[in-house]
Amino acid sequence: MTTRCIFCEIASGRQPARVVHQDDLVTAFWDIHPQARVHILVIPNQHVTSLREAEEVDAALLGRCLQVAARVAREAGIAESGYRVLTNVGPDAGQSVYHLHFHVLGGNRLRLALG
Ligand code: D5M
Repeated sequence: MTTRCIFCEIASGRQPARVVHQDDLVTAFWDIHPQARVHILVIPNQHVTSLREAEEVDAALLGRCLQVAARVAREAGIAESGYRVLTNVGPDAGQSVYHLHFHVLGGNRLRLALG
């Protein structure tokens, strides 16, 4: 039995989302619980549980995620004012969806929360 992964379903189009970018490697869509005026998630289309498992995937896939993060930030109009890109890994970081995702946050002054 396989466990249902909500982000796999978004990447494959089986679950609706406000998708702003999709290519053969990655998908970007708006977060349903935004923590900033702009809050977009960038995910690999293939299932990778978190950055902890990233050694198992192609470096190009991770690079593409960050390229797309920069692109969606530019397209959302937050490139000049500044933004944050982060990924939570595991329980102490508060990871709630176990499919690697990069948060792109901006559009307002962000609080510094480093631990
Ligand atoms: O962040 C997981 C993020 O994923 C959290 O900000 C909510 C968001 N989320 C959860 N389900 C959805 C759907 N269906 N669409 C869009 N966004 C979603 P984490 O770093 O794991 O805490």
